Formats: sequence, C-alpha cells, structure tokens
Amino acid sequence: MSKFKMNNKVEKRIEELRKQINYHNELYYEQDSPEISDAEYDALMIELERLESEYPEFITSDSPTQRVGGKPLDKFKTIVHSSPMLSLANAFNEGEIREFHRRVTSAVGNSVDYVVELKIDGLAVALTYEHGKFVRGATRGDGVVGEDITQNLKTVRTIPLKIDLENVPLLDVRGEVYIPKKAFEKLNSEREKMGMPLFANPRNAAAGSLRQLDPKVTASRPLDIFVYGIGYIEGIQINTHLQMLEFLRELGFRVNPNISVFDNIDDVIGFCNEWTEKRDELPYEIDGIVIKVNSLRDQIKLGNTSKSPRWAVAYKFPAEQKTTIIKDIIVRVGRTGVLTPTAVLEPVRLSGSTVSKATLHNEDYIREKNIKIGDTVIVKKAGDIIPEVVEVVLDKRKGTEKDFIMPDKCPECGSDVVRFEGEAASKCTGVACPAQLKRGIIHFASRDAMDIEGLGPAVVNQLVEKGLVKDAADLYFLKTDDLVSLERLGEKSARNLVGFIERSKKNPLAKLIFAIGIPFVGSRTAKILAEHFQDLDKLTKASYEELIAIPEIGSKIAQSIITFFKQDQTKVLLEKLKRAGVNTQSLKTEQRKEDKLFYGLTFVLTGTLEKYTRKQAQEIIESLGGRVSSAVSSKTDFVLVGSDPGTKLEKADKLGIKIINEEQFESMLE
Ligand code: 1X8
Repeated sequence: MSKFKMNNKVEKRIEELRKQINYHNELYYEQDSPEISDAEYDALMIELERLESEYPEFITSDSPTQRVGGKPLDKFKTIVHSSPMLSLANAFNEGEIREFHRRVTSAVGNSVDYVVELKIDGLAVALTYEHGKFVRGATRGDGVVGEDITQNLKTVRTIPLKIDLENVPLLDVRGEVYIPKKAFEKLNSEREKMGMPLFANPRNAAAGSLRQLDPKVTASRPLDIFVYGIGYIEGIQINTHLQMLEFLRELGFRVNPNISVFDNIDDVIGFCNEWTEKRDELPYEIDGIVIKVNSLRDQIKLGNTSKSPRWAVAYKFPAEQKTTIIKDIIVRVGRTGVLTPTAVLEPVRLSGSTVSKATLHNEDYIREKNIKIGDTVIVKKAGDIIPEVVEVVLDKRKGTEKDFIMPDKCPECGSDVVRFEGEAASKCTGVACPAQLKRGIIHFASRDAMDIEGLGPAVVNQLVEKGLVKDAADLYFLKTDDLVSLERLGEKSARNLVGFIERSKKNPLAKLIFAIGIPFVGSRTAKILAEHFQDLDKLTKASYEELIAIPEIGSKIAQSIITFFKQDQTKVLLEKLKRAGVNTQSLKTEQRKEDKLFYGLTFVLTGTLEKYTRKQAQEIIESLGGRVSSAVSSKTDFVLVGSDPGTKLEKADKLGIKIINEEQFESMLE
C-alpha cells in the first residue's frame, strides 16, 4: 500500500473515533444517559491518542484529546473582550423590580416582553470561536480585560471545541462556569481526606479551579457551564434574546432549560418568588433571577450605563439572616473625613463567612432603627457582601442597653466634628487628620489606583505617624533610608518599595485620576475622564457644562469634580505630583477612540499577506480604532490584498472600493 493510501486510512479512522467520542460525550455529559461503559469510552480515547501521537500531522485543535493539551503556565496572559463584560444592576425586592419595569417602559413603551432566567452562582467567562473553532476563553476580569484561560476552559467537556459556524469569522459567547453541588461535596470530602484546605462554597471552588496554571488540575475538577448571551457576532440576524438562546442551544452549547418569557411584570415577579422557594431543589447553586428585555432592538434603545445594561436586572434572593449582639459601637474616620459608626458584633457565621462588624452608616440610621449598644439584632449581608443590621429584637431588651452618641471631637485627631444642615454625615474638620490621610494614601496605592506593591496599611500608618508623608505626593520623595527606619521593613523591602513607587510614575492617566480620590469618581469613571481629557490639566479646568456633556457623567459627579479641583489642598497635591515627575497625560493606548488613526474605517482582508498573519493584521487595525469585516460591502473602506486573493477582490473592484497592498498598508501606519 502506498504511504499516501495508508495515511488516508488513518485519517479516516481518526475522524471516526472523534465522531464517536463526541457522540458519547454528549450522551454522558448532556443527556446523562451513556450508551457505553467508561472502559469502552477509555478504549476509544486511548486509540485516538495513540494514532495522533504516531501521526501528529492529523492533530487538530478541536480533537477531544486536546482538552488537556496544554503545559502549565507561569501566569495568564490578558485578553481584551470583544465588548465589555458588564455586571448586572441588582433588585433586592419586588419594589425594585417594578422600578426597573418603570424605567424600561418609559424608554421603550408599555408593550415589553421579558425573558427570565436563573442566575448561576459561578464564574463569568467569554468563549471566542473563529470560523466555528474554539480559539480563546477568558475570565471576566475587570469587564474590559480578562485573563486568558483557554487551556483550562478546553478541559470543560460541555464547552464545544467546534461548532457548525465555519462561515462566521467571530463569535463571542458569554456564560457562567460552575461546579454542581454534589460534585462540590465530593471534591471537598476528597480534599479533607488528603488534608488539603477546603473550598468555602461551590463558587470559590469553581473560581479556584479555573485559575489553575496547570490545566491538568483544572481537568480533574467537575466544572460545567451554562451560556446565556453573545458578546459579539457577525453576519447572523437575531431579533430577540430568546432566539439567541435557541441559536446557542442548537449550536451545541448548554443553555439552562428553566427559562420563561412574560409580557407583564407581575408574572416576572411570580417567577422570582417561585424560584426563591425552589432554588434548593436544583443540583447547582443560583443566587437570583436574571430579568432581560427580550427584544434586541429595545435593548439597543435602552443601552448601558458605565457598569451595567439598562435592559436587564438581577433579582437577588433575600440574604440569610442571623441574630447576634452589638457589643459596642465604634467610630471610623474615612478618606473624606466622614465618621462612620460601626457595630462591633458577637461573631456570627453568615452567608459563607464570619461577621464581627457591621456598618451603621450614620446617626440618623441608628436613630431610625432604634439601635442601642447591647441590643440583640438581626444581621444580614447587604448585596451579599456588606454586613448590615436589619432590625433590633425588641423583646430581648433588658433596659441596660446604652444609647450611641456621636463624638463631637474626631477620635483620630481631636478636631471638631460637624454635621451640616441637610446632610446625614458627620465630618471631621481637621485638614491634617491622620485617619483621613492614612485612608487616602492606602487608596492612592491600591491596585486599581497607582498599584504600588508593598504599600499596605502597616507601612502607610507608620509613614503618616512619623510625619514622613503628609500627602500622597510625598511618597515620591521618600528615600530608602526613610523606609528602613520603619518597623518590619528590611533594607531589601525598602529598596523594592522605592522602586515600586518610582515605577508608578509611569502609570496611565486613568489610574492617577482614580488615585487622587475625587469623591464619586470610581476607576471606571476615571477611565472615561482620562479618555476624554487626555491631560490632567484639562480636567482640572473643565467646566460643569463640559463635564455633564460627557456620556455617563451626571450632575453629582460633575459637581464633585469641580469642588475637588477648587480646593487649595488639591492644587498643592497636583503641583507636587507633577514636580515629582508623575505622568499626567494620556499614554498612546488611552487615546480617544475618535482620535485614533483608523477610527470609523472598515477593512476587509483577502489573500495571503507576507509580513503578518491575518490575526496580526486584524490586531493592528483594531488597536488603531478600525474594524475588520469578513465580507466586502458598500460600507467597506479598504480591501487589503495579499497573494492569491479570492473573489472579494473582484467584488471590491466592482463596488469601486479602494484596494491596497501590504506596502500601501504599511505606509498608512507611518
Ligand atoms: C450573569 C449571569 C447571567 C445569567 C445567569 N447567571 C449569571 N451569573 C443569565 O443571563 N441567565 S447574565 C450575567 C451578566 O450579565 N453579568
């Protein structure tokens, strides 16, 4: 037999084995009704692995053997999502669901269909398919940039490696990876036997498993997925969210079956109440119900805020509640000088962690809830994170409880405390209050701000107490010797810290804007401001009108920015930061998208390029603000032609579209 014929036979057998294995995978993982024994399944896999190792030319990235193909990584690469992975706004009760409905109907009219789905308590991921092949998978990360966990996601057997969409250049599917309850119990009991630390809950176990650098570890974990949306797709016409889910299901993705469509909000609320009762019957954990406007057209009309879509809301199940005792009420001074009374609690287990403090917000809150020191109270976690007192158990009052009195002097610096007319907050008036300064510096150095490694609370407290740092800019004038004088900081750490501080001078403008601590300006808003103004000086001079004209900046934020930059303290700080050499202008990557070279231009690639792969060319075009489309149309601006071009060239010619070769393309980049 000729070698050619032999190979042909091997290739056929390999294809046959892959088909069989995929078929049995589906029966096993999707339908829960296997037709063959585990041993028979293993035999198919072993034969396929043997053939592929003998004939590596036939290995394809979507072969079932490739699910655990990768080697351990040193760290994850980052991936920019095709569109932001937004989080959902929450509704904690019926009233807030109705409020959401009012906002929706006032924008799109009264006739609205809602799709309601279970909210899976796992980890959000993005799955990217190019021409039907799974090529990349990422965590949500900060919503804009995630971590590349492709190798790990390939080990999740219910994620298809290949889908029937060869003609679609790009599909980005969104879903939630989770561990079923039973599998979680089993995983933890195995870990207990081996003396390994236990996972607190299935969500933590799923997160820990996906963030393994060695995909073999991930492969050993019982991960599963439900997909619920599309971040990006080209060339497919879909009109409703429900159609999108059906489309995904037909492609072979796991879509949760517990979905309903309602044309009125009462039924939506009924669905939420029903699942609040039934959630424990499910084999996996859910933490709420997702309510989405069904029509994609209406979704577009409603749009997004900076954080979340306006066309969806997550109804969160009522939090677990426990009783405990308020042992004391202490006062904490925040970064902006606000005094926050905080309850010191008899420690209690609550929704997966031990709680020993709860915020009491302000004097009015304490009075309204009639809270006294020594009270027995019901606590829960607000938004599932922050411990909060729900109410006092008045039956348990003994008469020995004490009233809380807001101190009239700051507990940290002794300055007067004031409470302005019409405001709930009491504030420390000390301009040099060390508590405010400490919190402010800790914020300045934090991850999303200037990201100065090694500058945690312990170091900051000492720097402030020793008078070495009176504002954030002083950090940049610290010498190694200053730091060596601090407790628990050796020569080497001190030197490193000086290096980390120095390095932070080159941070993008957005980080600096977030770091200086303008009230109500979070990291996301800081990015928007950086992109808009490109220069800190321009931001400091912006007028109220100019600020509110920026999409996503409202009057509260605008006012806060104006007030902040008027203060003398701010002016001194910015002057010092500049003198220290801290970057106050946009880096290239922060350029406004309107200013980018290819903004608004659509490219089509055809033929083989010499200097770049298609992907590289696409990345260059996109990083400069352009778009790459797979098909030539009247909207195409340039067709970039390599050798052996296809029919796209003829079409472009007919439509009179500008055709460029690689050389011309490069000259555009100069
Ligand atoms: C998050 C989740 C969504 C859904 C289910 N579980 C989640 N954790 C769903 O839509 N069925 S949507 C979502 C988000 O948009 N952040």
